[in-house]
Amino acid sequence: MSDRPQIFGIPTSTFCWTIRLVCAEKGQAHDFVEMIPGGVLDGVRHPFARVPVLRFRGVTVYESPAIARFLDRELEGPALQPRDSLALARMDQWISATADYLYDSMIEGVVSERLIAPLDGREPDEAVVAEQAEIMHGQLGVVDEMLCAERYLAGPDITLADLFLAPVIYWVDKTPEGASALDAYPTLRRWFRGIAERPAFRETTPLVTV
Ligand SMILES: N[C@@H](CCC(=O)N[C@@H](CS)C(=O)NCC(=O)O)C(=O)O
Repeated sequence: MSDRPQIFGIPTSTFCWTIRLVCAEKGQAHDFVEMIPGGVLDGVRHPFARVPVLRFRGVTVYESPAIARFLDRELEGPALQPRDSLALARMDQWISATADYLYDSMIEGVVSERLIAPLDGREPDEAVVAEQAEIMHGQLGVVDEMLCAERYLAGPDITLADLFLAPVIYWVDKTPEGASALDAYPTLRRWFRGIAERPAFRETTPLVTV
């Protein structure tokens, strides 16, 4: 049995990337095992047909916020969750908002239509792009405002919240709508540049081009 965290998933998934980032920020090696959503590999499966799934020390855990918190507590390395109650609430707030709202407009909406549809031999649905880009713009404005007050989403230190949002921003920046929206928010751009320059981010950036 491997003593390193094994992350089962797909390289383009922002949720999988977040879990890889957690390991890398803690300075711990992990194994990434490619498994499509709904797949079963080496006895590992996600009961709701999603990825990622973590296998570590003989147990499996699914749902990326649960995996991220578990690994942060179990692995040696810098803490990625604040001790202060309000900062912890802010971290959870941004994880939730990223997974429930920002992911929907940016990844399911803009990225899916602009970058994934052509790979599937499909024209982007311009109405969906326009609608989701407008929602995205408003959401990025909220993030930018937050980052004008604090260095990171939950305060002065990097936390899991930043590791959930940064992969979403990476992909949306690759679309014309995302890039121009980000250009309108210099503080958010600066935050993203700072995360993108961290060794953990560079080491885990997916080797896929879309
Ligand atoms: N709530 C899940 C969401 C994971 C998720 O949606 N993963 C995507 C890949 S980024 C997936 O498995 N999609 C397959 C599908 O929607 O059928 C988590 O936080 O782990």
